[in-house]
Amino acid sequence: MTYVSTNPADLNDVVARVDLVGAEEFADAARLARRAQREWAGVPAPVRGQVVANIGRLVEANAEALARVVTREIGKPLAEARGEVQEIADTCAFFVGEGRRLYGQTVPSEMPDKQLFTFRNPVGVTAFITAGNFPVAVPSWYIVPALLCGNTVVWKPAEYSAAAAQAFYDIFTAAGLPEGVLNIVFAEGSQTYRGLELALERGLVDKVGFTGSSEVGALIGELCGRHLQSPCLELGGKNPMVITEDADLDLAVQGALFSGFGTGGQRCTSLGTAIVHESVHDEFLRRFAQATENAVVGDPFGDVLYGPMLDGKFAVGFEKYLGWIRDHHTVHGSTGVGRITESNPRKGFLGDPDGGLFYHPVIVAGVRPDDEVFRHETFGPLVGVTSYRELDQAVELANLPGYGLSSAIYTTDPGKVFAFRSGIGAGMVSVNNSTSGAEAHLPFGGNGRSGNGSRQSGVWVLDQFTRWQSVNWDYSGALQKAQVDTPAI
Ligand code: UN1
Repeated sequence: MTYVSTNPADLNDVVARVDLVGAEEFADAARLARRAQREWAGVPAPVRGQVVANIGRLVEANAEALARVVTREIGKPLAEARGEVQEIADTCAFFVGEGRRLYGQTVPSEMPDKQLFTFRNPVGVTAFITAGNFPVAVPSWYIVPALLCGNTVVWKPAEYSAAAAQAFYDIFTAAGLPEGVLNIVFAEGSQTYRGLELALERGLVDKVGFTGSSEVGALIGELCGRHLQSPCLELGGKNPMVITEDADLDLAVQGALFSGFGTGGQRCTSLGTAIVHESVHDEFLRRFAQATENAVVGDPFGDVLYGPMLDGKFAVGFEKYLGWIRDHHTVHGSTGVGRITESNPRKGFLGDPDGGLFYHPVIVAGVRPDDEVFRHETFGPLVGVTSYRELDQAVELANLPGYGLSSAIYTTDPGKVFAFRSGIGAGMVSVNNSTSGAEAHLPFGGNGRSGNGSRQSGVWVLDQFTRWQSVNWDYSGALQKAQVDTPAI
C-alpha cells in the first residue's frame, strides 16, 4: 500500500509517496536491528559520539532544505521549522560529549580485597514510534541518545510527515551509521501495533518509545507491560496557564497567544486553559481576544502565527470540538475568532477541500470543568479561559483534567511561583513564559495522562537507553560471603 503525503496548505501538492509495510516487515526491521546491535555496541562510545558529531554537522549543512520540507509537508511556519532543525543539532551537540563520559562508578565494598563497580550497558534494540507535529526534533530526542548509548533503532515516523522523516533518515545514515543500525519503516497504525507485538513476542525489541495520543500510549504501555518492559511514553497535554492578579498582563497575553495558537495548537505542550485571577480576568480576556483577532493565519512560508492543520485527520479531530462549541456557546461562554490571511485567495476557506486545512483561532471564555473542551486535549487552535479567586483553587483547576505535561504561571510574586510549582502535577513548569518551547537539554516529559514519568533530553535520558550493571570483584583469594564475612568493628 502506498501513502501519499500532501501539503496541508495546498492539498493538490503531493510531497511524498511511501510504501507502507505490514506487521511482519515491521518485525523484520527489528531483526535487522538486532543483528547489527552487538557490533554497534562494540564501537567505542567516544567514536559513536563522533558519528553523532557528524550527524550534527550534516544537519547544520542541510538545515534550510530540511526546514523547508517540514514547512511544506506539515504547514509549520518556516521560523519554527528552522528552530526544530536547530533542536536536532543542539541534541547532537549535547550528546557528543556524553560519548566521552557514559560514566560508571567505583563503589567501596564492605569486605577487604574486594571492589565494586557499575557500568552502563546499552538496552539493545529500541523501537520508536513518533508523531508528525515535530517530525524531526522529537525523533532526534530518541534516536540520538539511543544510538550514542550503543543501541540500534527501528523508527516508525508518522506517514503524514514522510518526506521530512526520509530526509532526516538520509542525513543520519550519510553521517556514517553502519547498515542495520537505524531502520526506518512506515506503517499504518494497526500494522505498527501488531508488528511491535510480534517483535516483542520474538524478543527483538528491548525498549519502546512512543510520542502521540494518550489513548494509543495506553495501548502501547499495556503491550510493553505484558513483556515486562517499561516504555518511554510522551503523550498528550491539557496544559494550564495561571495568570495571577499581579501578573504583567501584556506579557501573559503574548504567552497565551503563542502557547495556545503557535503551531495551530498542535503541540503536546500547547496551552489548553488560561486560568485567570478574577480581578484581572475581564481585562486579560479583552486583550487576549484583541491580540487573537490581529493574529495572522495562513501561508506557513509567510510571516504568520500559524499555518494549516498538520494533516486531514487532525482537521477532522478538531472539527469535533468546533461542533461541541457550536452546540454549547449559546449556553455559556463566547468565542473570539482571528482572521485568515488573504494573501493567497485559494486559502482560508474553512472546510474547502481544495483549499488548505486552515482554521480560525478560537477562544472559549467561561469554560467550565465539566466541559469537553476543558477536560480533553483539542490539538487545534482553541484556548479556554476561566477565572479563580484563591491560588489553591487555580492549582486544583489546573490539575483537574488529569494530564501533567507542561504548565505556566504568570506572576511577579515569587511566593506564588513556588506554591504553584509544588502543587502542579505537570512535569514542566514555565514561569512568565510559554507552556511550549522546551530546550534540548532539560528533562522533557509528563505524568498522569501525559506519560508514565519517562523523560527525554539531557543527561537523564541516559537512564532510559542504558541499563546499569553491577560488578563485584573479589581478589582476596577466599570465598568472602557478603554480610556473613563482613568484618565487625
Ligand atoms: C510535542 O509537541 O510533541 O516544547 C513536543 C515544545 C517542543 C516539543 C513539543 N520543543 O514545544
